[in-house]
Amino acid sequence: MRTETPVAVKLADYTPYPFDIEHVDLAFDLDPDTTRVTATLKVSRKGKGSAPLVLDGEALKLVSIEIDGRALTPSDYALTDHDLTLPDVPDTFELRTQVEIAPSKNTALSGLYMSGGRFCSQCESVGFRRITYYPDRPDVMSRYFVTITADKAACPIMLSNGTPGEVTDAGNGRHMATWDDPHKKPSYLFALCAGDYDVYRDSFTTMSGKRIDLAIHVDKGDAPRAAWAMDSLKRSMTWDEGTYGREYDLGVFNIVAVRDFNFGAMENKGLNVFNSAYVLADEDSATDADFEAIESIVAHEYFHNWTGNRITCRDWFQLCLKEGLTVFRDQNFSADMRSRPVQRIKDVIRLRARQFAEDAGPLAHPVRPANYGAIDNLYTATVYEKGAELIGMLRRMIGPDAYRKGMDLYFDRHDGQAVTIEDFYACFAEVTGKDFGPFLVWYAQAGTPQVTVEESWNDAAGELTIRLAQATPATPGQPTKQPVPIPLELALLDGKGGTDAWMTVLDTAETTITRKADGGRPLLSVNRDFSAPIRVERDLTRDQRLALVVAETDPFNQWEGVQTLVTEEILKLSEGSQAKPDSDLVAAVAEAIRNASGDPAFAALLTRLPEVGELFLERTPADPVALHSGRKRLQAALAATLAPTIATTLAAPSPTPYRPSAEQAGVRALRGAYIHLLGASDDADAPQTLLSLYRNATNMTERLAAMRALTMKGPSAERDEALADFEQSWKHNPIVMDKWFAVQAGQGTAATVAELASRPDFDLKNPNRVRAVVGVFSTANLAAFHAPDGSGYRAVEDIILKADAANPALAARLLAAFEQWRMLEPRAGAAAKATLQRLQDAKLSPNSADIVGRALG
Ligand code: B3K
Ligand code: ZN
Repeated sequence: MRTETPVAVKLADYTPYPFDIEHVDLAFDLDPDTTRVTATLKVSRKGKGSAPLVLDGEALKLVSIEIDGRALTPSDYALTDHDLTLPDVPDTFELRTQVEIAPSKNTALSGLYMSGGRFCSQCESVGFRRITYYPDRPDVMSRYFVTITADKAACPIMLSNGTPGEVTDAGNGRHMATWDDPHKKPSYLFALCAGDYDVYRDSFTTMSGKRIDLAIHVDKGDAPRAAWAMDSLKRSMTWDEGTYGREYDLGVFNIVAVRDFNFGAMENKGLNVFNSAYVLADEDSATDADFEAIESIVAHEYFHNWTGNRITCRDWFQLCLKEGLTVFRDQNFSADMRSRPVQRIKDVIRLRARQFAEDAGPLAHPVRPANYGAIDNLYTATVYEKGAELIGMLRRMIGPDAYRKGMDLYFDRHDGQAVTIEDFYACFAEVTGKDFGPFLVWYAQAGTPQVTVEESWNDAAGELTIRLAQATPATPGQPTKQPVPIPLELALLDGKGGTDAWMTVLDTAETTITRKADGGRPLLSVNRDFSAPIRVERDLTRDQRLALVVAETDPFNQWEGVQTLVTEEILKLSEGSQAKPDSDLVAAVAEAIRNASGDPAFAALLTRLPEVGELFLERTPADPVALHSGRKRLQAALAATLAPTIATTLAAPSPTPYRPSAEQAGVRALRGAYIHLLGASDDADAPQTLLSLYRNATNMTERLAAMRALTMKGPSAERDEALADFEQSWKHNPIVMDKWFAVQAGQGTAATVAELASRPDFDLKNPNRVRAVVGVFSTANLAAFHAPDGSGYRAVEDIILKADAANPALAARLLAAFEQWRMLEPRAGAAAKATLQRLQDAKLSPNSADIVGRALG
């Protein structure tokens, strides 16, 4: 049976909800198989009219319904599998519904479900309708009062949003908790968690002197591993007070870690729920990258309290209003906690790898789309990462002071409201007197603008003329594009450290700038600090690029210069126009790395070669197998040239005692980068060296790096020994075992995926495990995933189909890996297309059908 692509919801169709829900009283009688939810809503009609009351509801069993105490009969309402309509209601009334739900059967992980024997909820975007009948849309904001009754032994702890009341006895071995949230909120921010947890507690005193009780709820025995998350939370609270003047607004802040979760974490009011992978960490079980991710995600969810919760989105089209802004905030928090240039480079790597790819394929969409098929599929790199870049450009154009003033006005003016991107920019228009109309084109137009840069030097006048032209390629549904305002940070470099830097906003299709330079022809540095999310095209020779890297004074562009050089080199190697890596180029890159050793985190980034997926954007049709091989050859050459440096660096001990500080992490990052290069090196002793690094590692960062490097080399006794040892040591810890699965999926073939998926500990119902295998294979092992014989696609097809039946949001996300199929060389492209067509003919969920339908276009 063929599944139909879901019908699009359109931004232009927005109409306000015709009723206010002033108050919601929710009573939960918790049981894994039959939970009863009683909802009492105080409803009043907005203005005059006779609109029916329409409530969303899905997978609910309606038990009873009454208005103002009068029971309704089926003739009083209309019930479908997705809503409940009351055609004839008074202007003001109290509606009470009782429904039954089955948390233990909820494998979609949306609504109320069970994870590790505990109750847990996830409502964004549309999970609340799987808990009770309600107008499940973000512009309906209400006061919530929650009662939870549960078995005392199974659920000693019962949590929801807001402020807790007393826990009282409810008879029959059950007890009852109440939670009162004084802040109005949309239904997507509702949360309930109940079960038996270990709790890591602390407190925080806000800038106005209020004491907040903080608690992180984790699996039994895991409490010590929540210390870093707690530390990150307190630093986030301090940072938001200092940087944005935002204070926390409840007496308690709870975090609950759950093993089965569809994404990273969720910002429910006063009760953040986290994928346990982003809470638990210690030096034995977590890498520096894990510590960094925890710090950033804890901050992100906490920052949502103001950007998302106090002020929320009018509708889901405005998702970037909270997500782009909150990502921008968390990126700046991380930059302040660590190194700003390193953070910028990492943010750009992520943006390019995921968002530029999205923009270049069939799933391209604007930061604020005009329509969508399945809301779950809107949580994309474009909405998040490009959305953050847009806020960064805003701040760059108006300056930090005006940005802060605009944000203050936004918080003042819209607190407690559900608003739009226009409302947000109106605040900045008011404080600056500027018109942001042209800038809003960035929100409506998909695609990555390309800026072509041409220079000409007039020696007599001592002037450099710079011609800048912008063009955005067509994307699905948007054949023609308008110019957008692009803030470009530029500089003329004299090669002796002298820098004449300025910013130009390129707001037309073309512009020409003339700039004086004393002392001869300068070098031109463009899009410094990656001031705009664009692709820059410059016709420079290799030697001109090398000179630019040497003269560069902006750390981002120094790194970028090296990336451009190595990208061109990999392309030449993979296309066969060059047989071996150019030794001058390799020597120059090695020199840059050695020179940067004073900032090891930065030096580590200089060793990085662009991923195969990023290279797709440079040449179509793309041949992943050839690109992978070209990339490996360059890596091996770099490893050979750097061999003495690598040996000396790795012979020194890793810093002890372990601290997750940016400084130590930087040292380990460079050590890890060298370990990685050993994985690519042709040195016959490398496996032995790597195995001993694995055995002697004093922390997970280096242990994992050594194991990964061993798997890069293909089958060997050393590899097998490391894998077996790791499994033996960590088989009891699923978060760590996810790494073991991911390392193998990231290097092996289709057969590796089949082998991993057939293991008893491969749990299709656990998103982390499925992503560790299928997600990693399809996004980080592109030569194998896009194997020309289609074996990579076949390896994931069946798993995705099975996952889709249980958890559509998970499957749809995995399917997005097919988005680049049109860029592929003909054999892989044909195999990918055939796979997508087979999937389209299968009975897919609406979420997955949306992705497959758009991918096929
Ligand atoms: N707001 C959540 C994401 C919810 C995804 C729903 N499909 C996490 C975050 O961005 O903070
Ligand atoms: Zn978010």
